[in-house]
Amino acid sequence: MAIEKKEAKKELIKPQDLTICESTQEMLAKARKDGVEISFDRAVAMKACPIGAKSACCKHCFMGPCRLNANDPYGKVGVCGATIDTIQSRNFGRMVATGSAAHTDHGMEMVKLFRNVVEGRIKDYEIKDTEKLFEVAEELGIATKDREVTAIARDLANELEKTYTQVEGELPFIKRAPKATQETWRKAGVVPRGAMREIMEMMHRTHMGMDQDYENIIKQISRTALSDGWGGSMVSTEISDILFGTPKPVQAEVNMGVLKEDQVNIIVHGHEPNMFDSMLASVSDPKLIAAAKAAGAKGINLVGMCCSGLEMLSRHGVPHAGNFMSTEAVLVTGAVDAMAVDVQCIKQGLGKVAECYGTRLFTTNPRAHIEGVTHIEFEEDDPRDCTDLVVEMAIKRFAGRDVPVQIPKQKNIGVHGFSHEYINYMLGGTFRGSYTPLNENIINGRIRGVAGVVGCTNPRVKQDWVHVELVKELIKNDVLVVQTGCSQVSLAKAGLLTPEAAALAGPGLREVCEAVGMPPVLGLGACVDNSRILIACSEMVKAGGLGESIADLPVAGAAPEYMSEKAIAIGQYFVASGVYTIFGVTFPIVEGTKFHELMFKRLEEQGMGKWGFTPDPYEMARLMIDHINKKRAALGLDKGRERVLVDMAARRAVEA
Ligand code: NFS
Ligand code: SF4
Repeated sequence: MAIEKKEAKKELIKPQDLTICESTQEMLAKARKDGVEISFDRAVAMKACPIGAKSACCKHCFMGPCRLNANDPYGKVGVCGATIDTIQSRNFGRMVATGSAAHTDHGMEMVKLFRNVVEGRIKDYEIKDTEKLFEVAEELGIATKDREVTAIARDLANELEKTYTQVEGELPFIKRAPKATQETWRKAGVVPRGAMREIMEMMHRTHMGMDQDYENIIKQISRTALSDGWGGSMVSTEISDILFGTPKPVQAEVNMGVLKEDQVNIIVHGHEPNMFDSMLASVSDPKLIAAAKAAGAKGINLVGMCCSGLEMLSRHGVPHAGNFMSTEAVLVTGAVDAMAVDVQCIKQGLGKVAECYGTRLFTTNPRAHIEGVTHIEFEEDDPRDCTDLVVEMAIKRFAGRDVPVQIPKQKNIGVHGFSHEYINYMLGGTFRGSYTPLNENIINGRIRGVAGVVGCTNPRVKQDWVHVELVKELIKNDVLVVQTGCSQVSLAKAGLLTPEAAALAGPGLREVCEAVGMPPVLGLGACVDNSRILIACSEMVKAGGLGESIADLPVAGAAPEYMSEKAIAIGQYFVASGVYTIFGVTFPIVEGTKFHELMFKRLEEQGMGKWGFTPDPYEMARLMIDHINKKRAALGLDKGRERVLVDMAARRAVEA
């Protein structure tokens, strides 16, 4: 694990070239000094396989594995005869299946929890937002008038469970999409049934000797992805809001400076809000606080990371220590007494780093153990059993802290927690909550359009840099930015989730932000909350004046530093929903192939969105703005803007 000294000298890249996050730079430097390896350095040592990066290989059977040539993609075929288009579309389908499975399994847990709460089997949680419960129930045609909350909730649980289990029929939330978008899906034959069915069929169709026509495979890819976006992820968000509260704007601190040297520091990192919610109860327990004080601490400091961290940041203002590429680095502070993880995006490497700095690391979820790491199972019917024990262990470690503590100073205040409901209220005011004012500002050109910038950080690009540069370019060009996931944390660390950041926006967007008092960059929460963006898009269409389908809207999406299969699933459901979606880092399809042309061009001709790719943030911004302009022109909204340009050109011509 220690870095070989000789190699280190030759190979190591300066921390400033690997991340723009100053606290992560400081910790990366410290880790190297301490002889501890983290994934930034492993990414340099582990060259990406050029064939795999382009998805030009297949290991779906043992006549292979087969490798084609990404530089001459039609030069050969697999042993079974599979072409490059079959191979890469099957691979893509499996990435979408895995990513969708992650979100839908998470969502299914939320439905199970909801049902157990409603039926009284679990007493530690309760329905916090009955208003939202009624709204969602009514939307799905469940009667609410003069009925008991539990009866409504039970019906809702039954209805939402169909999202996962139903064998035939359309997903309940499909009806939330604009009519024209639904029509596009029906025409393409991609309206999803239950997510379990779609994921199963995706796996079946990508087995050796099954679907070997990329044009047919793409249908199942879109159907699977839609069962995530309008299914698993959306249900997860809605149930979490009902159980834990719908977020409202809240001021919160982000970055490693939220750790406190004189307190017991506990980090929760993962994706499901239930364990984190119980941890919040544990650290507020007077008995445990007293125990911490008896151990010499001033108190207990609970901090989040990654997506469940964002859920707690949005709902309760719980501080957040950083995004995906900072999870190992934060342990290098020596200040983290315990880290409890649940599911997704948890690097196995955390185990070694925790060991080096004496941090007590615990896995808590039956679906995600790590070899050699202590597992304390989190049981929903007795949640405090697990979370109290983690706190006790953290206190013990605090009492026996025997490594030097070095906490970076950086701490950034921002406003988070913009649910779709709140955007509605904020722009429309109390009496006329609606998206009409947003649409009006888009129509009159103050706001050029809306961009979703989301997704991971990835050690193959400079951490946070692509996110931050892209978003700055967008707002400078009057594009309102909505965010989720690790990207939201990147921008929060750069100080852009503040109303003051409006100063960096173009004149139109700036005017709107200043009038409403909102930041030009709105944080919507975790990755599953990308479903809030889908709902916001649907509401924009319904508010009128911006076309009939999501594909008509002047919007675009990006995941500039993505790394996970979940991101691929999200990208595909945005594309299938009508959004031009650009990814950075690398793209797992060979350029110049038929499948590439389908994904990057022809899907748009079918009324959907399309994929884009560039690792360069400025180029990415240009592509997104060009697309937004194209959509504005199609809606007849370019007139006002063009006139100004013509006038200036004319003036210049006269002056010359
Ligand atoms: Ni999304 Fe959240 Fe982060 Fe990427 Fe991972 S934490 S679900 S996958 S890395 S944004
Ligand atoms: Fe090779 Fe075909 Fe088997 Fe894939 S399915 S490993 S291309 S023989």
